[in-house]
Amino acid sequence: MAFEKTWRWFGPGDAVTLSDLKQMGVEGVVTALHHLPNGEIWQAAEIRHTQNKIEKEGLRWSVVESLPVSEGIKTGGNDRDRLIENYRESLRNLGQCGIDTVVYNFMPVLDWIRTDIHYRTPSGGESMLFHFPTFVAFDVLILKRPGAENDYSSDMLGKASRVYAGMTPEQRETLARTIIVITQGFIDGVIKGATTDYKQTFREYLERYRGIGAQELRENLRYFLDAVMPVAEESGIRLAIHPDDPPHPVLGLPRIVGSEADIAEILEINPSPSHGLTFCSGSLSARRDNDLPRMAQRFGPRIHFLHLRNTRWLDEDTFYESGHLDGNVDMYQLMKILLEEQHRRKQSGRADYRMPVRPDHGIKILSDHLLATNPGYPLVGRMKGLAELTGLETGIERSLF
Ligand code: DNO
Repeated sequence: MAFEKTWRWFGPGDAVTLSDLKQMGVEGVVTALHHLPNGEIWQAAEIRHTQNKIEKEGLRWSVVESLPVSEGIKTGGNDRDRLIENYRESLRNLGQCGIDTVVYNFMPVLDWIRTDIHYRTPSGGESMLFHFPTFVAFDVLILKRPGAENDYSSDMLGKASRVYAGMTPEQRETLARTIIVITQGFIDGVIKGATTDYKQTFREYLERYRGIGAQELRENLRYFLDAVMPVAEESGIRLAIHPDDPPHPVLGLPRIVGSEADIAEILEINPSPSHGLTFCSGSLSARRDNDLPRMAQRFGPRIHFLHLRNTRWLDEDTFYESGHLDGNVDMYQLMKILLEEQHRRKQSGRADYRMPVRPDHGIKILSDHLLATNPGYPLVGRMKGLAELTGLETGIERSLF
């Protein structure tokens, strides 16, 4: 049995429409109620409205990505119990509508980070890249976060000043907007539009994490899970935490979902089988000590959703998104382990044996340049990824079972 093929759709404004998806072999849709502000209750009527549109195209709403966890929950602020109550209510409503998988992340302030979203790949496509010295230049010299220079080695600070010196004022502004606004707004980040004082607003968000280290953040995650997991279980929902991207602390903020040890700990703090992982091979691969096939083997039964893509290191400070099969992750090994896991689930009679998968991100190629899509989510590049992954999957399946 193949994985359930899914596709991330950003709602009615997405240039890739629901009616395009069936032609590509997509079975399920991954989406969210992006028009609602973070922290607000997702009412059943709103959920049904979107669900009906999806079902009219002969598809199903397979995964919610994401039901955002508000900053007040992550910081353990005064309003966290109210926000958690809203989250519980949204889960009940989703369960009532028959939706069974919900993604969230627990990254403070920023979600995914790239320093260049127009990187030209060796074969002429456009991809996304993270260059650590450029990120440090943003932190220390553009954002001017107080005390930032204490977080880096003098060698790294030297590299960052050289990067900064080589940039025009416009390039510096583009970098800040890319990190704070452009890569965040469309996935329900805290800052949606680039007002003139967006850097100041962003600094204020960072400030709220003063005194919150990894331990405190983990405690806040535990508090959240203790409150929401019973409702998720009653509602027939699996919650799937998404790893941090890149998987290490940034801007003085803790990040706690990056390594094998991190994930083991998080799965332990709430042992409910409904509390699991979005296995994002792209995010996890941006850390050299992560052995992805081993992690998939170890966490297999708790994996509720797959994001498959690959990365490649250009040098010790730089990785870029290199496609779906091509890159540092041995996608053959990884997929074999995941298919074996799915097979085991089916044999053991587990009802939720079928794992949804989506081709995560994609390189902009060919006619992708004519369509206005969100960064990382071109049509043709993702479709190429879906086709490649499906081919690999079919081959492995036929040889195994
Ligand atoms: C970026 C995505 C992330 C992901 C969230 C899940 O392209 O992979 O924004 O959706 O972290 O909560």
